[in-house]
Amino acid sequence: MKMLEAEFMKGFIRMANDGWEQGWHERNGGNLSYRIKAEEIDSVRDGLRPDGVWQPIGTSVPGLAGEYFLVTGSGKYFRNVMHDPEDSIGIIEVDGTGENYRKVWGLVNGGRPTSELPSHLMNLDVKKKRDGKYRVVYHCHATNLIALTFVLPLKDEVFTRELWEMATECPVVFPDGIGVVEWMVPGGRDIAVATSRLMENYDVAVWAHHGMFCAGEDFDLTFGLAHTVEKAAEILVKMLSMRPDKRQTITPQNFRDLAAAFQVELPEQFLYEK
Ligand code: 2HA
Ligand code: ZN
Repeated sequence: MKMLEAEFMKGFIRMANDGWEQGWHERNGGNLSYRIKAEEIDSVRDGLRPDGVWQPIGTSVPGLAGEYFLVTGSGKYFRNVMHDPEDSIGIIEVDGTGENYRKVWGLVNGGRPTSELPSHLMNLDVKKKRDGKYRVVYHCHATNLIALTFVLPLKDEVFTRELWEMATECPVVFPDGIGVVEWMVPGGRDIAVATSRLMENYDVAVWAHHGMFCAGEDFDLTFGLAHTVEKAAEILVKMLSMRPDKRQTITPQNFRDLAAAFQVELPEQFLYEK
């Protein structure tokens, strides 16, 4: 099959463009990765050029040894992914030790994988260990969520509860809650370790004053998760812009009733009395 006709490729490109259209990817902001299924990589194997030089990942992901990933490129613009995929995105292979990668398709003009490759691969590694169905990790600069990191305490409990209260669907879409990483230097192993630790418990991590990382089974679920979190953040920003307190809201007991009706488990740590 031709590379650009593969469904996983089309889904990846569409998601990148959706994120651009949401306004979450100014300039080269944000990055996306997808852990390719064995049958998917087999279907496009004719188009691979496994002659790239092995490079260090910058961290160790032995759980992903031998797997292939479709990733956005470092310094590349989400705006351009749909128009010039071979320049903007690429497929990499991770070696048998989980320490190195090489390019096998795309990023044709000397491009390199995303600067956040350590975070993407460590998150995918953590998620794969917990649930092999997880394949997508997405980082975006979602405006309202970033704005909230200047006014809310940087605590998992507070971000989870405040966002849950903003839309009844939120606790159903992210029942495990969301984690918060305090401001850190992006692009390296330290922020990757901090984020992947949160990914043990959550599907969403907020990077203070920077953006969102989220993980999911497929493109629809992962984009939908980011969209839901950012929509709730937008409502909270609007609400806080009208008045600092809520006149009425969804109560802890309301959440417990919702959990029973929708058969989700909502950890009590988020249902504190205020
Ligand atoms: O520029 O978003 O976090 C890409 C990024 C780095
Ligand atoms: Zn970023």
